[in-house]
Amino acid sequence: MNNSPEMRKEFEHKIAEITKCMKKKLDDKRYLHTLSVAYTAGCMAMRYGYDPYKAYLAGLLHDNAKCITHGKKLSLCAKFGLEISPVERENPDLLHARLGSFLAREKYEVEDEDIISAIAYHTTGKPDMTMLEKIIYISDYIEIHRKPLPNMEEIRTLAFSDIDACMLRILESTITYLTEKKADIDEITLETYDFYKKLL
Ligand code: DGI
Ligand code: FE
Ligand code: FE
Repeated sequence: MNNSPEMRKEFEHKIAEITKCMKKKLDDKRYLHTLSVAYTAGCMAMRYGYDPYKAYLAGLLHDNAKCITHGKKLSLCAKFGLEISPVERENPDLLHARLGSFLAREKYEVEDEDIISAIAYHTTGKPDMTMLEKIIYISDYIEIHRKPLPNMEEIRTLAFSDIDACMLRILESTITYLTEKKADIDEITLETYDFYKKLL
């Protein structure tokens, strides 16, 4: 799809432009994480025959709303008419995914629906994810700057050998972590876990 020189040039330009925006919008740590997710997503795309430019761009944008304060996240969602679930109201950090996907379209002028939905579902996942949704969800978890999480070596290996098994391992780990923390678990996180549990 992006094989023509014109398309590649357009993508290169977009990537350069969004990289600059993210450096401005994110703190240093989040910016480093963002670049690392983008590179990891590009590599996973190469492994699974997906367009690496698209995967890189989605990685670059996935946390674009992360450094907005909780209060501002809530007010922006209200302003743009984005629904807020009770779990999201209690945990406004969860909103950075859906708000980020809205901003990717409206502010960063991304029209590609694959990228928009990969950003929207990068925190909770969703049942029966597309290739790009899985690539971003997994890259977010395995990128090299992430603090060492349980079973990381196995999960990193699975990312490049069995993508659905990798999804299930990450979901298991996340649900265990949230349960231990006594945090509210979003319905969609549980539905995603059930989906991949049944699939395998
Ligand atoms: O934005 P990042 O930190 O890079 O990563 P992320 O968007 O995956 O967010 C990670 C956090 O989201 C992590 O602490 C686990 C949490 N999370 C994932 N699913 C749920 C959740 N938190 C709650 N409260 N409920 C969920 O269902
Ligand atoms: Fe995130
Ligand atoms: Fe992230």
